[in-house]
Amino acid sequence: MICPNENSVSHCGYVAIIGRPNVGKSTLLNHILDLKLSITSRKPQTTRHQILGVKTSGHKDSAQVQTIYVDTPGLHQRSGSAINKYMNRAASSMLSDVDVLLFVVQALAWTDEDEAVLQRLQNTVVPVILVVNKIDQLGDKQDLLPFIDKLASKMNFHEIIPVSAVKGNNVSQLEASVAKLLPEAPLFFPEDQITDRSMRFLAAEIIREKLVRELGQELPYTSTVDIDKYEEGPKLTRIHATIYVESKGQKAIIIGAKGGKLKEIATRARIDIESMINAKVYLNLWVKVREGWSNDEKALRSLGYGDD
Ligand SMILES: Nc1nc2c(ncn2[C@@H]2O[C@H](COP(=O)(O)OP(=O)(O)OP(=O)(O)O)[C@@H](O)[C@H]2O)c(=O)[nH]1
Ligand SMILES: [Mg+2]
Repeated sequence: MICPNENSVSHCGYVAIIGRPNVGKSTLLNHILDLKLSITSRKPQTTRHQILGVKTSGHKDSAQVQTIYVDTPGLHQRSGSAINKYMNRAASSMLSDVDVLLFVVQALAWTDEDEAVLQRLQNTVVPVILVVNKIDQLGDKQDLLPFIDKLASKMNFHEIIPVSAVKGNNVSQLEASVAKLLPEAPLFFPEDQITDRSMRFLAAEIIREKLVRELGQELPYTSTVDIDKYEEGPKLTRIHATIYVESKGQKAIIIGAKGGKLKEIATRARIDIESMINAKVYLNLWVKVREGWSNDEKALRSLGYGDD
């Protein structure tokens, strides 16, 4: 008789990646998934929506582990406008509904915004792993110890793990620590599913990433991307998208001299979308002015910023 082997029990759970803007949360998720799923940039507040990244390891006949990571917008204190409130809501709705929290901070760069995130975690019953990121930037690794000591005294972290999300240092140790905290449960997602988001959503995000990266500080924070048409053909996927901004001046910046900027953004986005879906893409990008969208709840919902 074949006894059920205890190794065949699967583990599955949710892990939220939280922290202030720009500490490397999305970069960490992408490294774990070995895929550019969540957009990243040097500019704070790049991530606007919650996005799930699912990683399944092990084989059906043995112990399978499915870790459902939730990348969140950076928690920040400038929460005046409707979009800022939406982003904080998307980040904090996760805090009590998950099995593990990864609190990401930047090595040697503790700020008031980190302190504010820490305050929100004080009463949580969910285990919190403190992830000290960007250790590749340190001149002298010895500087890390006093920094870690200081943070360890602030809260009872389940573990403190220094990593480099860009280079991958210690990321597999982090994944192993997370796996130990997941409950026994059947897999929630099919093993080949990587995200809960549609290609339509991911295409809009890729375009927004190119906007942020091409325009940097020039970019009006208040721009967003809406996919008007997404048609998969046998040879070509046709995508029509509109970039919404809040003024004519912003529109001119994005279009650039003789349309050069917009062309560059479209080309870069097309290349990334093609590699993501493994098919040829025709991408048509428009820029339109829609005044006050970022502070208008109704306009926000129509542009995809509804409660996730
Ligand atoms: N040197 C170094 N840079 C990193 C590392 N991780 C992330 N970065 C950089 O930090 C910047 C911010 O990274 P993101 O992953 O977009 O940060 P985030 O926390 O998701 O930011 P928001 O979505 O705005 O909250 C990018 O320029 C990354 O390349 C790291 O381990 N080392
Ligand atoms: Mg992010």
